[in-house]
Formats: sequence, C-alpha cells, structure tokens
Amino acid sequence: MANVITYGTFDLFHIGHLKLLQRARALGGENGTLTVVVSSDRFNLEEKQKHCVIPHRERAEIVGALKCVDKVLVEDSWEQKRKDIIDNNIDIFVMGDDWQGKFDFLKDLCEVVYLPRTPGVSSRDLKNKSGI
Ligand code: C2G
Repeated sequence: MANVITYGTFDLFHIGHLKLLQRARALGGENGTLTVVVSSDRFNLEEKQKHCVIPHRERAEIVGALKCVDKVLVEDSWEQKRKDIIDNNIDIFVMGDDWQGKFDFLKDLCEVVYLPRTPGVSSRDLKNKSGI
C-alpha cells in the first residue's frame, strides 16, 4: 500500500493522461491512493507558457471524477512539491518520462518514478488538429 502523487495540466483530457494516472495509481497497490495536482491557469500561463483551452476548475473536476484518483490539489508553484509530498505522506512521486530526471531532487523524500509517455497523443496536437 503506497500513497502516490503526480502533477500536470491535463488540458483537453486524453488517453495519454488517463493511462498515466491509471499506471500511477497501480503503483500504489490495492489499498494505495493517488493524489493528482492540477496546474492552475495562472501557473500554466506564467510558468509553463501554456494557454489552456479548459479552465482549471473543469480540468480539476474531470481528473477528480476518475475512479483511479483519490484527491485533487492545485499546482501554483514549482516549489510546492516537497511540501505536498510531506503534507500528504507520499511514498511515490510519478511523472511521464518527458520529465526524466527533472524531479530526482525529491528522492530524499520518496521514490521517484518516470513512466513512458503514451505515444501519438498530446494536448498540443489536439489543439492544432482542432484549430483551437
Ligand atoms: N503524458 C503521457 N502521455 C502523453 C501525454 C502526457 O504520459 N501522450 C503525461 C505527462 O508525461 C505528464 C502527465 O501526462 O506526466 C500530464 O501531462 P501534461 O498535462 O502535459 O502536464 P505537464 O504540462 O507536463 O505538467 O510540475 C509538473 C507539471 O505540472 C507537469
């Protein structure tokens, strides 16, 4: 049993997001938990230069409705991860491998796992395809 955490924008929610969250939850085992920290609109725009199509409130509600998700928090700074891990008694930090190595500084607090991205899908491609 392990408490797992992951972070993301989850704009235009797609199969790559779902598979990441399902795999992250599976790492927690039968009685584990998954906390998902969803980037605020401000954080996306100012820190990640991402213009979200779907506002934070709806992105968080969609993620929170998933069977594999136990808790949803808001991401509003790059620096909050350590406090989130401690405050939520996290055992495993998970991100897709496009972030490979970027969060190894958290290894003194918990296990850090990078999972292979799902190929062929991204929020950016969906925006481009739909002309948004
Ligand atoms: N992802 C994936 N496969 C895809 C697309 C995304 O596995 N085809 C994963 C990403 O690797 C990430 C998660 O889904 O772990 C969320 O992706 P984004 O919404 O793009 O999140 P990102 O902008 O990478 O934000 O502090 C960390 C950031 O908040 C991460």
